[in-house]
Amino acid sequence: MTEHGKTPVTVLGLGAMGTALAEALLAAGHPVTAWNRTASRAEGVAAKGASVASNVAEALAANEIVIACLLDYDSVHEVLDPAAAGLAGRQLINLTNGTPGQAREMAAWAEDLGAAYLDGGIMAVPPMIGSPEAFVFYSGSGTVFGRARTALDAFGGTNYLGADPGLAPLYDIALLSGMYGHFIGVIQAFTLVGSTGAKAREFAPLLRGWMDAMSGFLERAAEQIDDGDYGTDVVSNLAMQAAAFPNLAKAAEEQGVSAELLAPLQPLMDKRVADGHGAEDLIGIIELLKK
Ligand code: FVH
Repeated sequence: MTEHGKTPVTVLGLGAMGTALAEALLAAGHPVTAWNRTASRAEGVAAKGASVASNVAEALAANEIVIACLLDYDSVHEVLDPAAAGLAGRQLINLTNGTPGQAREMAAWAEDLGAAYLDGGIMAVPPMIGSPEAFVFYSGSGTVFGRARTALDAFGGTNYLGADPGLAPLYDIALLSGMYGHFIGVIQAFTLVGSTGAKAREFAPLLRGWMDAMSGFLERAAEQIDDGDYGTDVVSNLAMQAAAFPNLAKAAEEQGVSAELLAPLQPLMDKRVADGHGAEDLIGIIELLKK
């Protein structure tokens, strides 16, 4: 830490997200040493006050706290493996998107090399970094989280999930699963209405209102899941939904639109009904997904 209470940080990776992270650190007064494979991408952060390392070993030597934000875990290994000796004594914070298994493997690998490891899942797009809407899940070394905390606060909210490094990517992927499920419905709805020549921007307020109203099911679903009871206070039973759902595919076909994004839900609905759960809520399908 500097005499002004700031935390010097090395940032490996200056893509859209790495640049946003480095800029947020600089804006909060934390000294930054940055490295990127394509050196020209460091010019922007250099102009804002970052030191630019000419190679990875130099970047690792510059600071105890090292943040990696690269394309994927393979690229993190491509960057760090040749400079692995430089990880001893470092606090590696990996904000690259990956799976719980990849995070646990990388934590063990880093710890074998004498580094402490914290994984992170960024729940924001680059322009959101530093705003109150942005937040990052962290898990892994609580010591690293504590020591880097003032710097990490520059990115937005923090949510430390515990010592298992796999938890941050798990929660990240869970929220992304929710997001992509949402996108699937939105894409299908726009495509269907667009098949009539209607303007998407005119339909958007209707879709927004409906999605907002339907998101109210979430807390009720959570109670049902925790209680393992999908059959009380049912207002739209599964048998009724399973009977109506084929109309989504038929309507798409009539309009010359593919229903492939929605197709996987029908067999799950049908199986749940066949298993005797037709009077229950749709959310009981969760039981068919558990392996
Ligand atoms: N951008 C977003 O909306 C999301 C928000 C949530 C978190 N993700 C994850 O953040 C990681 C980085 O994403 P990004 O947006 O910065 O991605 P790019 O702009 O494509 O930059 C990629 C950086 O990775 C470097 N890189 C790729 N492969 C290698 C390699 N083999 N060796 C060394 N570096 C590599 C690349 O370098 P260069 O192409 O400029 O030389 C960029 O620095 C990611 O996990 C998202 O899922 C972002």
